Amino acid sequence: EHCRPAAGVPVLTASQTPKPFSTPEDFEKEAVRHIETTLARSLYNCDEGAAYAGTALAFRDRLVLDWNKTQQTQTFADQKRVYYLSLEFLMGRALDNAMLNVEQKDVAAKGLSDLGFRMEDIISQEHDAALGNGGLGRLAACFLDSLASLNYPAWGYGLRYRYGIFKQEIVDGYQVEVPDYWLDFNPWEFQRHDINVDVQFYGSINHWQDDEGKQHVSWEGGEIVKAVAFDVPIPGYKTPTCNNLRLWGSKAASGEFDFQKFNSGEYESSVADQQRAETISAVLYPNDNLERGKELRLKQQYFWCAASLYDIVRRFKKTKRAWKDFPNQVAIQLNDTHPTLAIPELQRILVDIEGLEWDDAWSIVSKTFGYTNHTVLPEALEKWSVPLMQHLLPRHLQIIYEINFQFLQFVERNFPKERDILGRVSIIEESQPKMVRMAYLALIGSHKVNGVAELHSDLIKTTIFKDFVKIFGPDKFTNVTNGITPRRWLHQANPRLSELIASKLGGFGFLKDLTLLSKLEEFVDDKEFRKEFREIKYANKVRLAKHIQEHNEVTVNPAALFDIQVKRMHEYKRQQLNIFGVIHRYLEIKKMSAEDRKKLAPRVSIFGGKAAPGYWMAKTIIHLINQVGKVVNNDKDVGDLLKVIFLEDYNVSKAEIICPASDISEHISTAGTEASGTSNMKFVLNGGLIIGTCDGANIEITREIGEQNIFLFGNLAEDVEDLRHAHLYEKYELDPQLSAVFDSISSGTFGDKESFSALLNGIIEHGDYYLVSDDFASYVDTQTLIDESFKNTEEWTTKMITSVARMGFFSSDRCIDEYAEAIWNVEPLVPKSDGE
Ligand code: 73E
Repeated sequence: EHCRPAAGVPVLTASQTPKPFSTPEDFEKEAVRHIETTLARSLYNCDEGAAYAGTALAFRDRLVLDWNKTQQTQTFADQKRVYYLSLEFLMGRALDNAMLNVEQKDVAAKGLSDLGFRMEDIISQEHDAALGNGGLGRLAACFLDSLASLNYPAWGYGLRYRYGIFKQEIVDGYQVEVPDYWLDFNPWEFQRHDINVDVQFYGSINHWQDDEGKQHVSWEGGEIVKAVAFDVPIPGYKTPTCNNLRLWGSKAASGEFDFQKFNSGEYESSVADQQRAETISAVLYPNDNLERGKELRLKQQYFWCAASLYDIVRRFKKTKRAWKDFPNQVAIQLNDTHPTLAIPELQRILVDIEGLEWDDAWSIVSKTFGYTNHTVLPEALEKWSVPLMQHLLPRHLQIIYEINFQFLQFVERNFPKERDILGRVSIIEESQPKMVRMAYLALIGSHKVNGVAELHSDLIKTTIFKDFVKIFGPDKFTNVTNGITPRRWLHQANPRLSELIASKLGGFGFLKDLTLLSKLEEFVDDKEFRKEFREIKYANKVRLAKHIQEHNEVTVNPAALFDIQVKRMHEYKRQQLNIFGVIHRYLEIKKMSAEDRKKLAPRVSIFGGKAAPGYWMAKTIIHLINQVGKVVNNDKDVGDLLKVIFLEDYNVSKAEIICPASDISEHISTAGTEASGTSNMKFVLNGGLIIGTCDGANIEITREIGEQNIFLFGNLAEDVEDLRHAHLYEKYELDPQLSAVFDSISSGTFGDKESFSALLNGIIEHGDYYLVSDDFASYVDTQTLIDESFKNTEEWTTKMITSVARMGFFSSDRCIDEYAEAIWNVEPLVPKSDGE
């Protein structure tokens, strides 16, 4: 970005063109060169770790050249770019993805095998980049993949956490958190020593007048922390585009030590300053769908927003355009409210530093941002206390008050007769202490607001943002249903299925245009195809069974129905409904005659997911699942008919093994609570069927694949409020089958009953907020339908194939094209080939 060649000088010389490895030997030479020189290791002590490093570095060389070229092309083209601001990027592993994108995995596999290694073992050496909690972070990662694959000029901006999401260990059935130090060896990041930004905190505000009488505001004093850029290449699939993900790390502004302090004998405190600065980017907050208002979290948010905006503005200023052109050159997407401070920060830069008039600046700001809402759960909506913000970001608080003042004046003018509206829509909640409502600020400061699935986008308009639809009109609100990248979630995770599909469709074009999958329906009656499809599903289940054998020391039958629920542990996602259903099944089996047992379809109930460390109820549910497993898996009466497995440490790379191996997966949130869900898409794309509620993207999945191919159950979102009300204010009775389940838990069948009393009481006595009892009968009946359907192999096969064929809509490529068209107004840009 820094040095532009003079006119006429070619941008790139031919020697810089990345060449594919034409033979396995080609690849070996490069990998070995890196092992011997970059790593300074001899081939004689080359273990799997070194082989991974050599392979990664060999492929990195190819990416880096594309990366440079892409960045140069984007700088020269000087067209509008997208900046995706997300506090989470749940990237998973990079090597497999990189090899597949440049279509060189086979060549490398052959080369590695010549060196005595198996590709699978080498790939699994890589540490997951786990800078996210769950769906929100993984969505950001899928979006980066699609942006690059579709050649959009786009950057991601995030934080370089030293510790990603904790590793989960299960000890005696309980979750234990272990720190995830992932940066030991990370060949995929490049520190940009020349790119760092000073970020200010605390301090005070000074108002002054210049000689011409113009008013100025400056933010003085306080504390400075340095943001250091770390860049990660994001390759596109079968394209030279390689975009950039810039992650900020924090460092003390004074460098190694504050020498002043050091020399005056305050050695300890100078080290402490350093550590305090580095704390900002030290750790990812492990809460999914929960905000706890911690000062360090607010510091993280501002640190990252300030550094990113400085960077974006600096890049814009180099174009020498007028400020009013800013929204024509820059689109910034806010991934939930976490980056909302970017709004007052840009206003501050324009007004305080660049000297624009307030209104001109605000017009630029509000055309630049788009805001994606991901949740309506009240406990997840961000609010920051006014005193905290006053202390940490005094100028931003002033700006927020001014934005609010102008907005409320506008509302008052337009709705003079509505007395209560001002209090309801004010950015400042008049509580004790006062709170800044970040979602309102994000909405007011953006030109578009979107939800992530149709139901969710409708719900935000009728609940949390109802007044704002009246104020701004409905056109400010839109829907972009989530999607997933078929590269990772089909081609990489399920190579055999991808091959089979390619053989029928005449190539891998569906990985670039997933709607091409629809042609598979022509083969739904093809006997050989059906057989191969089933064989692949079976092989994937065998692979998961092996994993279970190794990690859980339980033998499961791969012919059994694999019933999987993997996602963050949360009451609204209702893993408790699932485990109660499992207990019900267990009690039924115990009651059955030997004859009846023979008729039953064997089942493996598989769970996985992390609980936030402070979320006791979620941890209790994990404990119950493990206790049930202990009893059921060792019960001779039950045998293969039922096994209960909790998979430790669910993460992206485990999901790649798990998603292709389901017969049924569970997406059973209380209707209206799961904004979209994205693992539902991953499972169906891999030939698994769904049991689910009418919630989030389940509804659109049903519309696409057909009602006959999904197992829906339970109450609808529109009925939830009344049901909850009835629980609290009218007498209600527990579902009798659920009651029997509770009796067995309370009688100690699964260990100490006290352990689970809070879980049961929440349902029996405290209003059953998540409607577990209301949905239980319908859930159990639907599971029985599933048993019957699964026994009919032909019927099941037709459902699997038809569903896969109809999943084209759920590619994240479709999402990105929608964002580009309806929100960002950006065009693709393919890096120039040489000589152009
Ligand atoms: O339904 C999912 C959705 O598929 C939703 O719960 C999740 O975002 C996914 C992607 O759109 C989500 N995560 C958060 N909010 N919604 C969240 C909130 C606070 C901290 C971390 C994550």
